[in-house]
Order: sequence, then C-alpha cells, then structure tokens
Amino acid sequence: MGVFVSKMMGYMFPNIECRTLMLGLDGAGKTTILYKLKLNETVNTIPTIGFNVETVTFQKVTLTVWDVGGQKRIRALWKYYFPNTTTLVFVVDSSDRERIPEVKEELYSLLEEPELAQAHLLVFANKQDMPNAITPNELSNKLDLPAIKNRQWFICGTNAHTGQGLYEGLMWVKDEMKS
Ligand code: G3D
Ligand code: MG
Repeated sequence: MGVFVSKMMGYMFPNIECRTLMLGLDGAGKTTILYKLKLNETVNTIPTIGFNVETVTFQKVTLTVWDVGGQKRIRALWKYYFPNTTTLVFVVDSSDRERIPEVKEELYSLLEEPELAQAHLLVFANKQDMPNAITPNELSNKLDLPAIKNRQWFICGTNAHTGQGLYEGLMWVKDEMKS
C-alpha cells in the first residue's frame, strides 16, 4: 500500500506545488500515516526548536507534521510553518470520544490563523477500525464542519495501519489544487 500510494502521488501531483500541514492531537495517528505513505526514505525530525516536527517531501508535495495541543510557549513557534500552506490535514482519533471537544477547540484555533485563511481543510477520521470509532459523518457534525463556508473542506474515514481512506483524501487534495 505504501509503495502504491507513493506511485499514485507521483501521478497525482506532476507539477503542482503542494504544501500541507498535517496536524492533530498526540496519538491521532499522524506519524503512522506518514510512514504508511512512505513519501520519502527518511522522516526528518527537527527536535531543536522545542517540539517535534516531521517533514517529508515527495515530488512537489511537502508534508509537515506536528502535534497540536500543549504549551502556549510552543504554539508561538507554529506560525513559522503557516505561510504558503495549501492544505491543512487534520487527523483525529475517532475512537477517542472524550477528546472530541479538545479536538474541536484545536481545529478552530488553527482555522482562525490569518496565515491559514487560504488553506483547504482535509480531516482524516482515523482509527475507523476501532469498534467504538465514530463515523466520519458523525465526526463532521461534532466538529461543525458543515458550518464552514469560507474554505473548501473534506472528511474521510481512515485506517492508518492498512492505509484505507488515505488515498481518497489525497485524491481530494489533488483535485482541489487543480481547480
Ligand atoms: P501521532 O503521531 O499522531 O501522535 P501515532 O500518533 O502515529 O504515533 O499513533 C498513535 C497510536 O495509534 C499508535 O499506537 C498507532 O499504532 C495507533 N494508530 C494509528 N493509526 C491507527 C489506526 O488507524 N487504527 C488503530 N487501531 N490504531 C492506530 P501504538 O500502540 O503503536 O503507540
Ligand atoms: Mg507522531
């Protein structure tokens, strides 16, 4: 699946510059998704600036990944990654119902960032394989996504272990970039 997705990415993003930020609470599944996509041989982590940033580049697609939440002091550093972001990929642990309010709070604080005003939003309702997972539709409602009118958004259910759903999400990103 990883190799397949990598190949598809090559076909999907021939000349389109695409800078995505993949964000979510800790434990949502971001690192697992990154490795599943195997966008590059190595995932670079930049530990020096106080929080873990993972960056991979494949062809013209750059994925920068970090955990949201946590200390205010660290949040001040996020903004350096905001400019020129084309797509915000927000990963949610669909099986962690207790943290949905926290997820929502973090999501909307990001959507209020002026430098992310142009960014499209892709939500991965991850861990769909878990028996107690909430469906993408239910998550969409809990996060009030239908109320978002000022940007394009899309939600899909994923399983980062099998890669299920990741391709669907990336196809949407591609189509958005083309239009
Ligand atoms: P993060 O990078 O967002 O913090 P990780 O999250 O990628 O480190 O994943 C956190 C845990 O969730 C990991 O468990 C990982 O295997 C698991 N996980 C990620 N995606 C899925 C999924 O789609 N389904 C299920 N069932 N589990 C998932 P461990 O136990 O390895 O720490
Ligand atoms: Mg991680």
